[in-house]
Amino acid sequence: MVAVAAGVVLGELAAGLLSPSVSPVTAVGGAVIDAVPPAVKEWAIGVFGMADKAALLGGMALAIALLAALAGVLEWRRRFAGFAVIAVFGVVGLAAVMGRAQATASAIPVPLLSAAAAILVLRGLVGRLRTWSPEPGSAAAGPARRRFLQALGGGAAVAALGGVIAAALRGAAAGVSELRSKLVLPAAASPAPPFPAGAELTLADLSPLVTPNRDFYRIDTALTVPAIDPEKWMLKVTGLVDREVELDFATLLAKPMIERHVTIACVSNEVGGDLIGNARWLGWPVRELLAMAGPRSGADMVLSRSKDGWTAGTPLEALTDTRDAMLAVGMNGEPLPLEHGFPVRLIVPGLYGYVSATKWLTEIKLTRFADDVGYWTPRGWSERGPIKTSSRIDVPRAGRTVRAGTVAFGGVAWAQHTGIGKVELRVNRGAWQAAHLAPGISRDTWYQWELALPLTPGQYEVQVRATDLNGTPQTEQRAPVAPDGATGFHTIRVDVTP
Ligand SMILES: Nc1nc2c(c(=O)[nH]1)N[C@H]1C(S)=C(S)[C@@H](COP(=O)(O)O)O[C@H]1N2
Ligand SMILES: [Mo]
Repeated sequence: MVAVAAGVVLGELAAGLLSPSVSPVTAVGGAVIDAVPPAVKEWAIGVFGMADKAALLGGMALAIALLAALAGVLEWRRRFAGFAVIAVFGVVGLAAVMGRAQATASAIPVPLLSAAAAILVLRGLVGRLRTWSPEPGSAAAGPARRRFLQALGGGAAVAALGGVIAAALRGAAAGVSELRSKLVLPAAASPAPPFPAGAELTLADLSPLVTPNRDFYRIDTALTVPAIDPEKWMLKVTGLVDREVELDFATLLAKPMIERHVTIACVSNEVGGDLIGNARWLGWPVRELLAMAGPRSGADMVLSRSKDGWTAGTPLEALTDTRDAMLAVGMNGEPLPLEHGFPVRLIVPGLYGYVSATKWLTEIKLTRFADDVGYWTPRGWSERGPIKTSSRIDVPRAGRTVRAGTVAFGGVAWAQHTGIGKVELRVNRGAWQAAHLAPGISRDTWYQWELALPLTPGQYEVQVRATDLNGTPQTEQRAPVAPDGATGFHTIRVDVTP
């Protein structure tokens, strides 16, 4: 039981640090809730009332303890028999976390780590127990017995301590998740423009025009997701300003909100990569806040800071011009998910996230590029980070076999703030062929495109190229992600079978 407790605690600790949505205990509990027939659910609520969740967790703890005891006894009797029981735990945990609505790849290692830790601890304990001779008179009995009891006590103490930490992390995140779920966002005074007809193509496997929150890429340096109570949240505007301004959440929500579709991207996104997503953001224009503070002459940069100290340096004009940079509170019709910056983040169309998209925002400092730097700049990344025009082939998916005949290609292309004018494909470095380009929903978002090409059996190299609405094509020149974003054509190999 000590071994399994240590494993479970380690998993919960990892989940507390990574994201509440990867907790194996929560996932298994959720799966139990989903699987239980409605009549049993009603019975449980009738008996336990508001304590139904606590009762479920208590029941799970009891079941886990019994199975852990069984694993221990089996391992004592027969080598690997107990490990197999624990491995089953791991598989159940893995199935549960992958079955959750929020399933992400980052959830996979957590139950595996749990099971591996439990097996290692059990191995250590059973090994010590075997050397503990049961004959009371034998000379080795004393020290061996002491070694076993020390290991057992040590394992129990570490598990208990980890459990307390995991519970604290979980409590903070759960409390804020609860507040978030009760939050009602205001309607936008300026809603997102409706989609033009045909903006969303129906090609299978094409990235959706608007990325669901659960599929949205996540990049940050936060080891623990900051848990911020919106009632206690406060934004300070400091530095080169006529008046310092403080803004609380209720005041922010009462401002006239705008809603816009904006595609944000990470500077670490490789050509063809998936560190990019498009969402409908709800927020208040940053320029309104800056106007309240009155930037002093000489200020040319805004250093935004998050709760955990991370910073981004954004050119002042990107926050004051017409591009609708905003203090975002909503993402696709919901309050920001905790992982995406709840309660407030910055969204600046046209700039990579590292110089603009501060999550868990707490301070905005007016300053000068000559005086301040954002987090990533001294670490080998450029001071300025406009998103580069690029395009991606989503269909056919890598590794999919394709039948000869008419082969459907499709993908996305972006040139934030300018918009996409055309997308072309070429096969085996032949002539560029224009794809059908769906009308954009905004110049600050990606556009979908598709093209059907007749292909006979064989191997092909297919490349995509986007041109913006000013007529500037994306560059063929390959560049790595550092210091200011990758370039080159997304190139895929397609195997066409008869
Ligand atoms: N507080 C904080 N905000 C941050 C970061 C961070 O590390 N900490 N990373 C930035 C980077 S590099 C990117 S690409 C975007 C990613 O936003 P997302 O995780 O919501 O997709 O957040 C930005 N905001
Ligand atoms: Mo990023």
